[in-house]
Parts: sequence; C-alpha cells; structure tokens
Amino acid sequence: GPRHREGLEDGAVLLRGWLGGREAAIMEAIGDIARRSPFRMLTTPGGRTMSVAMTGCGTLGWHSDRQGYRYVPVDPTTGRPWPAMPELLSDVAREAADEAGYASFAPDACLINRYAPGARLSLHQDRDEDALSEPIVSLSVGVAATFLWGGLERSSPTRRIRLDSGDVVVWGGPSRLVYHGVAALARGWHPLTGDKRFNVTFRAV
Ligand code: AKG
Repeated sequence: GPRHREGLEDGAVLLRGWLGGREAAIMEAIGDIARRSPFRMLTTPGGRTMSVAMTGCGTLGWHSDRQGYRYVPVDPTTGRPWPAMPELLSDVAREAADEAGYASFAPDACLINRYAPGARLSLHQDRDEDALSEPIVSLSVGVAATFLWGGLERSSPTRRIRLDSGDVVVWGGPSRLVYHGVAALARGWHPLTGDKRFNVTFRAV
C-alpha cells in the first residue's frame, strides 16, 4: 500500500508500506544470507529453545545460549564470519532511520527472525548493544503479525499493533529501551513467504 508514517511515541515511528515493492529483493538477500549462515533455533540462557528461527549478517551477529545473550563476530553454527550486510539492507535501514529523524544510521548487525505459525517473541528490551544512542530499525516481510509495544517497565501497558509486509518500525532516543515483542504468529499466507513471516532488525552495536 501507500507509504505513511504514524508516531508511536516520542522517538518511535511506524513507517507503513515503507519497503514499497522491495520485499522480493529483500527476500532474495535473506535467502543468500541463509545459504551461508542457516536459520537456527537458539537456546535462551534459561535453557529453553526459542520458537523463532534466527540468522544474521554484518560484522557482528546476535547469539544466545546457556552462557547468555551477546554479539559474536563468528557464526557459532558455521565457524565462519557472518555474511556481509547486503547494500540493499543497509540502504533501507539508513533511509528509514533518516525518515524517523536519526541521521547517518550505520548498523553493524542485522538479526533476521523467521516466524512459522505459532512462533512468538516474548516481551523484551534490546539492551545487548553499547550504542544506545543509535536507534533500532525493524522491517517486516510476509504474513502479518501483532507487534507488542510496551513501555520502559516490563509491567507497562502493552499496545497491539498490526505489522504488515512492507512496514518498518524505528525506535530510539527516549524509546530505545521500550519493551516489545511479537504475539504468536497466526496462520496466514503471503505470496513471497508462504505461511511465514520474516523480520530484519538492524542495530549499531
Ligand atoms: C527483536 O529482534 O528484538 C524483535 O523484537 C523483533 C520484532 C519483530 O519481529 O517484529
């Protein structure tokens, strides 16, 4: 659909339809990355298997295991560096950040989340980065999801926001540490992704 922008709160915006027809090229870029660093289900520090499958790109990748959450320069699954961040992805991230008021965003890490029906991401803060002055940029491709947008406390009230394919959310500044998550993915169908949803989150670490 057409692009339009919705303020979520101070420092956070939802750019509806921002990808504007670039979803197929983004899915190709994700496919190239996943051929080199496959999707995997990580273990939380508490020993649970996450329902979202993940991979990444850039000079650092996010990893979780019994030792905790952290960024690592080598993919533990392959023993090789993470695939480089494709220019298409860094361009989309920089342009969206710019539109949201965060100039010259230069992410080091992309985290790629793949949701099958029923997969969910519980409420959390993104706080494994040192660069808390830089925003998070998060794009959606495929089946629509319900984004949970809370506040600065885990107990803050949570809004439910529908994210469609092509939408981008940017949060930073006063909203950088807002708790957020994704409700269990409903059954759906999208021509590019089948019954799945892909999310790419860009971070300066
Ligand atoms: C994260 O990767 O920290 C997310 O919260 C992903 C959000 C999404 O899938 O829309």
